[in-house]
Amino acid sequence: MIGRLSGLYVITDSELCPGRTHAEIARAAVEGGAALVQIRDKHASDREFLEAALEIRQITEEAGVLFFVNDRLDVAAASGADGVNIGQSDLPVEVARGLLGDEVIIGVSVDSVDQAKKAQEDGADYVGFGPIFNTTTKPDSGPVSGLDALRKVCHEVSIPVVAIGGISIANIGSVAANGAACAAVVSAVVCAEDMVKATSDLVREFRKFIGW
Ligand code: TZP
Ligand code: MG
Repeated sequence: MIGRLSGLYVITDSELCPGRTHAEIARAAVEGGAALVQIRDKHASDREFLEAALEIRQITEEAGVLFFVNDRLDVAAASGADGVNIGQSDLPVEVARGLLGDEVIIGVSVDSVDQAKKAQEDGADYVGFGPIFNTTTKPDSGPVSGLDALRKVCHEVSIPVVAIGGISIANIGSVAANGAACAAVVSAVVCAEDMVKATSDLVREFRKFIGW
């Protein structure tokens, strides 16, 4: 399943562009050709989060698209997600693995080569690296790392690298060209007037640079 981790990785956010639900964003992402949808919500109640996750599980399952959950191992397990993305202060990879089993893809957010190597050693299936460019979506995401650092991380680890942070139609090609298996976006899709078109434009641009 990890072999399918390539292409556009759309992360839902129901607060960034009010009025758009997680499910609406997921539907548009799937229709536009995203490889993966991840639900991310820092404020929903447990119940709301699970309900949204179950809805996205159904949408992605029907389309054969991967579905990941951000942070919440319990919601990932309860919704039958394909994977979970955890941060540096979340439960360690080995604990997540023990809880979720070997089938679930576990990704770790990292912001340096050292963290990326450590995540790989700990048994992560992929790393999320960023912010590559400036982003206002996650104000506490730390300093911009840039494309040289992305290339270095891709070189230093053998697991797939998901680039994140400030990725748009203008720069997604450079992210692919520097070795990222996936480009993860929030605002480039969630805040677009036409989310389906924004997704398909990003997918097309990403593919151009990896020669599909
Ligand atoms: N982690 C690092 S940057 C970021 C996350 C969740 C936000 C990315 O959002 P955008 O709108 O694609 O810059
Ligand atoms: Mg986290």
